[in-house]
Amino acid sequence: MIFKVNQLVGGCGLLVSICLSTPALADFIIINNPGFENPILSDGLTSGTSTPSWSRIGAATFLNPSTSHFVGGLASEGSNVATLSAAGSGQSISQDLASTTLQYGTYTFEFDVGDRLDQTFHNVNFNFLVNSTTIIPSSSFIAPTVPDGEFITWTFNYQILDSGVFSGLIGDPTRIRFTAFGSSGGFSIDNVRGSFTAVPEPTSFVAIWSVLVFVRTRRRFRVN
Ligand SMILES: [Ca+2]
Ligand SMILES: [Ca+2]
Repeated sequence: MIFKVNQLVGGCGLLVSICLSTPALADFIIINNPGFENPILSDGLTSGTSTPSWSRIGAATFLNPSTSHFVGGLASEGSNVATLSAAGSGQSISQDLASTTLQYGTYTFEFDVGDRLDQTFHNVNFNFLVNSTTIIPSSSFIAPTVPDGEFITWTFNYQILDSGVFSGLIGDPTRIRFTAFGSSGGFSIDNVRGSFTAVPEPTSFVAIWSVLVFVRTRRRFRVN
C-alpha cells in the first residue's frame, strides 16, 4: 500500500512538473477593422469620414495609396492604410478593445509602419492603455528604420505582473492609440494585431498542492 501511495505522490509531482513546464497558449486580441479596409476606397483616395471602429482626433486620414504614396502603390495589407500627420495639434486614432480587459500576463501588439514617399517620416507614438493610464512596455523599444515608400513591422510587449502597479486595474477596459506629435512629417499604419498570454492561474497550483498535502498526510497516518 505504501508503494502505491509513493506512486501517487510521484504522479502528483509529475503533474506539477507538467503544469509548470507547459507553455501557456497565446490568445488573439480582437481588433476591429485592423487594416482600415472599411470603407472601400479607390486608388489614391482618402476617406473623408471617420472609419468604423477607430476614433479619430484631428485630421488623420484613411488612404488607398497610389504610386505617389508607396512603392507600387501598395498597402502593407489589403488596399488601405491609416496615415497620420504630425503637423498641428497631433493627430491620433484609437480603438477601445471591447473584448479585452486587463489581466495578468503578457500583451503583444504588432503593426506595420509605413513611410510615405510624399511625406517626411515622423516617429510613431503607440500606447496601450487601461482606462486612461498608459502602460509602459516591458522591454525598451528600439524603432526599426522604415525604408522610404515601404512598411516594416514594429512590435511592443507589455507584461502585467500580479505584484505590479496595475493590480488594482485588473478587469478594467483597454485601448490602443497611435499619435503623431511634432511640427512636420508623419507616418502610416496598417495591419494592427495583438495577442495575450495569460500567466497560469495561481488557484490551480493551490489545488494541486492541496492534493499533495492530502496524500502525504494519509501516508504519515498509515505509517504511524
Ligand atoms: Ca490595409
Ligand atoms: Ca518619406
